[in-house]
Amino acid sequence: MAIIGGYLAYLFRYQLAFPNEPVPGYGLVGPDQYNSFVTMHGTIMVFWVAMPILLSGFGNFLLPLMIGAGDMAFPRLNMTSYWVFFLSTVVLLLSFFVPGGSFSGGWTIYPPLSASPGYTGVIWGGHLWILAVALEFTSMLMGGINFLTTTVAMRAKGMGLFRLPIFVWMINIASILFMFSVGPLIAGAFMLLADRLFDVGFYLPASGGDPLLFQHLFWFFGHPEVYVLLLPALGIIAEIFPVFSRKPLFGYRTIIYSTLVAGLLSFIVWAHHQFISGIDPRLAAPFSVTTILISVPFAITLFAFIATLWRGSIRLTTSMLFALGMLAEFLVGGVTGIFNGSTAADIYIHDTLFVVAHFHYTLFPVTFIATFAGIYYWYPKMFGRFMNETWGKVHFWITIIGFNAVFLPMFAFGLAGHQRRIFDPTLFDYLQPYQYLHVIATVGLIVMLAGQIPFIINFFASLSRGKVVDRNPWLANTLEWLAPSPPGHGNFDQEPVVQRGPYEYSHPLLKERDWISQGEL
Ligand code: HEM
Ligand SMILES: [Cu+2]
Repeated sequence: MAIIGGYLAYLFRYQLAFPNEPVPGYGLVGPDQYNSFVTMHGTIMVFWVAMPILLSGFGNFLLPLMIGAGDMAFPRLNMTSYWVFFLSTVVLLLSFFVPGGSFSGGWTIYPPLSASPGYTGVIWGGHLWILAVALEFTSMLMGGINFLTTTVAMRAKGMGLFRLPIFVWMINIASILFMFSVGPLIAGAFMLLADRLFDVGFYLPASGGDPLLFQHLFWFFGHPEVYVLLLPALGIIAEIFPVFSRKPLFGYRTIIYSTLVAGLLSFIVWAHHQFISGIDPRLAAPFSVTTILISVPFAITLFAFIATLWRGSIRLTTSMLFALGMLAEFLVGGVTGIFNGSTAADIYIHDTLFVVAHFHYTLFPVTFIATFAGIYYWYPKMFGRFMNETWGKVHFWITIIGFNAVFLPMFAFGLAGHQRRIFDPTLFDYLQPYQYLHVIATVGLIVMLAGQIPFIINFFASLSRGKVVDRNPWLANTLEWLAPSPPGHGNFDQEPVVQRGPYEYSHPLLKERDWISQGEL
């Protein structure tokens, strides 16, 4: 799905740079198709790439290993969750092939565009979109229940809550956020379906409804959702930093408490998406305050990460490079978010490419850079072999340079007044002098996509050619490194007994070496 999401980005990015020229490898992209590709790109990246890789993928593999459990609490539920997800993918992909094509009203499915098929000409594509997302959410809910139960009930002896690796905390907090936020959206989506099928009129002004109602329901879910994606990514890099700087994680408990606070705050920030939709300024102000406030706990977490690196003996392995890259790029995203959060600035930059640049500087590091960090780091555990480091570094630099080439120009472009979701920017006189920025971004994307080829080859070639490793090649403390690589059925040879916290590197009492496993006496 990541390849499809990236391919769609290529199609509409190319159209932005070279309007109305056939895209190599595809052909002409028309305006309707443009809308549909943008919509599906957003949908796929958020729900079918970021969530399944970070939560389900890393979560299912690592969570039991890290808490010293043989398996998840409900293996069958896990299987069901997997197949429901598979079904959701089929339904979503099917929507590309029905008459009228896939949904084209934006990944936020705002009414009125989404409430009446008449507006977009997309009938089945819209129904299928809602069905696919509903199935996907069901699958994620099953996964979340499993994570929480497993963490509560299956921890190895001695694994107290404050000895859990940060990654495990993050997966659980993310699951809770998802569970508490998803209800309103599901209700909202059913109402939307009722509008589409029976013209009930929840959202259509002509039938006495209010489209703003949907925006509230959507973003009550939508904003916490971005943290659902962010937290596992932060968890991944929190595991990597101590190992490759040989220092304890700075402020372990502080990170946990900050994340809990940020989680709570995330439920009272949603209306920053509505600053220009006619919201009463007396209501906008408190939402602006909470939105800017939420950057404080995240800033604390990021500073804790930086303090972890401070004066460590840093080893720049590929996974460490990606972890550092994630931190750096995410900082740009976080800082620019403060502008969007302030009502006054947002009124100007709302729905421009500035916002597109901002959320890609948060979502891309979360979705891809952190995932790569995690893959290079845990690959030896998954397959018992190393990936090639040299090719890993080539992959890293192309990805980082390409990524910045794509999105850095968009900040400037947005400030120049370039609206998002525009099919042909050359139609606007005031944008024409900047058209070269679109060309830079598109070339950047092609470079970046090409840069993924060494990664894919490296990944598969290393399965048979990578250097064979023992259980703990990075000399790390957490429990997953006690299990054989790859872990067999039941994960551990014997159930580990946990003696200490997960990040005891460079302990003053250690003599011969600088690390001690959580499971060692
Ligand atoms: C592979 C690199 C990527 C590129 C080149 C890219 C490019 C773009 C561009 C140019 C737009 C705006 C299109 C428009 O307004 O007309 C866009 C929209 C969007 N992208 Fe990406 N993107 C990438 C990765 C991602 C990732 C990783 C995510 C999320 C996890 C993501 C989520 C979104 C969303 C939610 C939208 C808004 C869709 C909408 O307006 O309905 N993108 N992308
Ligand atoms: Cu938000």
